Amino acid sequence: MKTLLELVVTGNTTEAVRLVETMLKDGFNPEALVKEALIPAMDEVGDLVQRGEYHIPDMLVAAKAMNACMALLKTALAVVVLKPSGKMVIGTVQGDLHDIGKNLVVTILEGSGLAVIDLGNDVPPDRFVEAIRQEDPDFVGLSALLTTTMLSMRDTVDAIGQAGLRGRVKVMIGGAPVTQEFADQIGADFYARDATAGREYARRTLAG
Ligand code: B1M
Repeated sequence: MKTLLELVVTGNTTEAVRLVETMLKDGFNPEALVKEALIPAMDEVGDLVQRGEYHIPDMLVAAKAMNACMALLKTALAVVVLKPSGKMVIGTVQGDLHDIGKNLVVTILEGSGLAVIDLGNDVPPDRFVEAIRQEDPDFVGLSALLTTTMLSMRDTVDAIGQAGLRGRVKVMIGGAPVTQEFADQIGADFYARDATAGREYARRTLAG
């Protein structure tokens, strides 16, 4: 796990992908690979940025390695589909380009049988409103990684309310700077600390 973490932190995509392939063949649990190597790798990159030792290009190459590993793990993570039930519209809110965590949530939720409509990143409030009208989902999921774009989360929840759609969907929010307290402040239904918590909430809610 430590080697994989180091390969991702240093942005060595070729070797990281090769190692993930080998580890999967050797029977490593894909969820453990994400939790014990890939997510800690991104945390380490964040720390290096904070200490001034890493800059944007370093973050980009590390994110590229992370995404390449995630692409490999996607199939392995999405194995437990029973029967499709429930629908979610999801996106990273306006002004925010971080999508690794959101993509992980998509993979995990699809794996649990939810139909997920992924609007991508930098999604304006109106686009969420339009998608809720079109898709009539059970849930809308909002992701934000920047303290500044948490404000877009509030704007999005407000826009859904102003469009008269708030009673029709449960709003789930997540992302590194997001807290339960913030979720309460903006009137979201659920704060998911990670993708697994999001999956459990969706399951519980759909089960009634
Ligand atoms: Co940026 N970045 N970044 N970045 N980046 C952070 C977030 C930062 C903490 C780094 C740092 O300074 N230490 C910092 C934010 C500071 C703050 O606001 N407090 C930061 C900054 C400042 C910036 C820029 C402003 C830098 C600049 O340009 N000067 C810039 C902003 C661009 C923009 O968005 N407008 C920027 C850019 C980038 C890259 C493009 C280079 C790249 C993103 C690539 C991509 O996503 N495709 C990047 C990266 C990689 C990071 C770090 C290093 C890693 C983020 C990540 O992918 N983590 C990050 C440091 C860190 O987070 N420690 C950092 C792994 C991922 C799995 O975790 O997304 O938290 P996360 O998801 C978790 C949970 O939060 C949860 O589930 C996941 C786990 O299961 N979750 C949800 C997330 N969304 C959810 C939604 C849900 C439920 C759960 O329901 C809907």
